[in-house]
Amino acid sequence: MSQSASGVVDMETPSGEAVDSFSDKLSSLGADFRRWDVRRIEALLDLPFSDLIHRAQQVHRQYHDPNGVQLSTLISVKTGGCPEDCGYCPQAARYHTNVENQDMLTVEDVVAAAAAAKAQGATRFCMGAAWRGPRERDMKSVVEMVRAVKALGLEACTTLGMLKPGQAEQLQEAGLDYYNHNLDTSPEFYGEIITTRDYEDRLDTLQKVRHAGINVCCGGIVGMGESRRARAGLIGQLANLDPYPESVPINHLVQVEGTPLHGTEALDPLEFVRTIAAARITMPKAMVRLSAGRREMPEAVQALCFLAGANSIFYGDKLLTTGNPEAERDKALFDKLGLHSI
Ligand code: SAM
Ligand code: DTB
Ligand code: SF4
Repeated sequence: MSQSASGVVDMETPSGEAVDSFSDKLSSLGADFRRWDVRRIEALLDLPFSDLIHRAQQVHRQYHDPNGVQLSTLISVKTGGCPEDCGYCPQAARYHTNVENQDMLTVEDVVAAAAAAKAQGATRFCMGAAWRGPRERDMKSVVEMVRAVKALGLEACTTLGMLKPGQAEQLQEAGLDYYNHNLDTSPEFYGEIITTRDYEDRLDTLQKVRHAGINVCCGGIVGMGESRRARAGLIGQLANLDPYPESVPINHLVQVEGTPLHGTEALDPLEFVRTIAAARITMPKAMVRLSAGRREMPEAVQALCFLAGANSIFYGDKLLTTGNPEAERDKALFDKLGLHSI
């Protein structure tokens, strides 16, 4: 361990393997040095911008193709009318947004959308539902959708809310590759945003997913009026999951009229970039996804996010209910930046 000039205690070494065995040795002495203290993450976020990006680039280049970006396409398989009260979400029944409720899509609709996503170059297809959690009868359709998406040769991901015992296993048997369930923010700020389910509920679902042998996709939202410390708190929670998630979506709040968070003061875009860098440094092997909010983000900010270690995006002109850059625009951006899809 070394103390850098900036005051950050440096646990990384040029070799990740060395860090792993170093941590193992320390752990065998009874201390869990793999845990990220929130103050250490805050210290990362406080670094001079260039120092932070340099560190993120070093980690990124050690573990990933520096110009490779993975493409995931989203679809909402059941839209609106959700009983939860997530303050950012246009699909919560209690807020008056212009999202129209829509029943569950058919398997045929999903297959057609997945085939189109594959033809555009996506490698993963993510199916989202506006539920607190799936009912048993919903699981039958979801399982069919997962099987159908896998049969097309795509990776399959679902985000269906909280899971009950046995449901993760059903998804795993259907061949599900990833389950997305976000922690959203730090435990301390969480209660300002959501009251109908608590942090522990989320951790519990993540544990069920992990135990079933499905890859974990878990991240959060930035730009909800949270402090830098809260952003550090979110990254710390994610990085301290054991193991940390394989996929970490960092969403920028998409402000939707009618939701409580509409009108939140805009976040300095460089704070968003810093959060991506902190995710990259603390979760070296994870795919860090530059997620919601790209349509509203200048290309130069997106370029900084890739520089900071983002290596996955949502691809296709729609997220769940809000817009995303058109595929053609992203292809042009990739050309401009010399990026390629992986
Ligand atoms: N209903 C399920 C749940 O909440 O677990 C799955 C779908 S939910 C829409 C998936 C994630 O989308 C949320 O956890 C949140 O992180 C993200 N999200 C929703 N609305 C958003 C918005 N307006 N801006 C950014 N991210 C958003
Ligand atoms: C995630 O972290 N972001 C995606 C996905 N997982 C499900 C959702 C973003 C939703 C943005 C608002 C909307 O389109 O409704
Ligand atoms: Fe419902 Fe998910 Fe939206 Fe929360 S984020 S209101 S659980 S759809």
